[in-house]
Amino acid sequence: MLNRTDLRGQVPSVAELRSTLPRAEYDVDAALHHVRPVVEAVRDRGVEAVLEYTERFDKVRPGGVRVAATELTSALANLDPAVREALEESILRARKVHGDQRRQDVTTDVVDGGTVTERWIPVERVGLYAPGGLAVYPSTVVMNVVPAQIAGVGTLVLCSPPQAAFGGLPHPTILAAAELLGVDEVWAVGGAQAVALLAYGGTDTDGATLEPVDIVTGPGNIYLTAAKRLLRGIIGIDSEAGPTEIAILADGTADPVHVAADLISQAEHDPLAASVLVTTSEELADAVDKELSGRVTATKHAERVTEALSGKQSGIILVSTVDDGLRVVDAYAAEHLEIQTADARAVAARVRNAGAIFVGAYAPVSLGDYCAGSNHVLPTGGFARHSSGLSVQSFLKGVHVVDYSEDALREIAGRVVALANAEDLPAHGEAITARFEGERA
Ligand code: HSO
Ligand code: ZN
Repeated sequence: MLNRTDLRGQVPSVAELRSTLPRAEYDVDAALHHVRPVVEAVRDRGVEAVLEYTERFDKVRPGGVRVAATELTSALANLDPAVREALEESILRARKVHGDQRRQDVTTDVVDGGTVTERWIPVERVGLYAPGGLAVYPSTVVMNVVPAQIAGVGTLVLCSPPQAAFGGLPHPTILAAAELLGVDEVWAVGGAQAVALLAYGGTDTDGATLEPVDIVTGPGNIYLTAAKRLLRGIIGIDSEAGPTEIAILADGTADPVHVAADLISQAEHDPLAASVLVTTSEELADAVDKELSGRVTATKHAERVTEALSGKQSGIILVSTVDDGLRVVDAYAAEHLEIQTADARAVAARVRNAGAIFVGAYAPVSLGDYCAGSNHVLPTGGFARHSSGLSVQSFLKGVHVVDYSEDALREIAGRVVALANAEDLPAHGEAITARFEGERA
């Protein structure tokens, strides 16, 4: 069922690996020209333009965009108690993990009387996007809101598309999750319109204003991602989210049932999702393939899963050794990487590039998607080579606070002047010497 690439006995370079490894084509630039007029209309005409595009894209025309507090409380009151309990546990564990990640301010005594403090200041206003349609993920609301709250963000604004089926409101489980988490404002707007409204702000039909936000996070389709790319600079964004990916590095000790179930679990998201198995064991590869064919037909979203697994972005890669496998998974830099080998902990410790690493037989990606405490907003498309997943850090800015006494400045003055002159910027040096005029050099 999965394509196979046999790298056994070969030592490909990193560049060769990158071009051989399966990966989805996801051309965000191509979506930019669809998105630009939407963004410009919302910038120029605000909520009026939002409602026009909502009617066109979401096939519903709500009276306004701001979701009333009463809608949030009733969505939570009507939430299935088992889902509520599960969400509460998910929030609890995410708060536990992210709470330990809050960086402390650090003051360094550089010299006597001279300090530099790195102060972590939370972003003032954050916009979170929760998709609608195919993907209604209250879990993603948790993963975005928890780190922002722990960072100490001033105001959290959630945008999610209005749905005709719910009277022009966002999906009720999204509203319930927002209420459970204590999100400050919820607006019924989706897609590029949402990013533009968050970036530029606007006034609702009843006079309620959405002040512009500083950062927009959260996944969405290619148009939402294109809007984020277009507005980056006016707003900060998290890493661009493409189709989800799972890679599994496994040897002959792995259980083919676990491997197959996990490959299917992420393929369920999207026909473009990538499921990649890197293995030293041809036997395991055969067993996984066999297991997949039975499971795929039985799974609810069989069509999507089949498309994802048979797409060119998915496949099995055979390697000679676990070491070779590590080179492959590092070159691939998966959003999610499972290690299902003997001594999985030691192998996992040697991975350099992955959005999140799942160790051994009992840490499947689905656990991380919902309830491990880890974050599931992770870099895709190989971005894990240089980027991190969403964390408390994503919502903090490190500011250096420089505090030198007169004596400490006097002591270093000569060196500043020397460097300023070397750069032919004498006024820089004069800003120092002006303070000590009349003193002997
Ligand atoms: N695996 C997705 C997150 C998700 N899974 C949400 C289920 N719901 C991207 O990490
Ligand atoms: Zn998932």
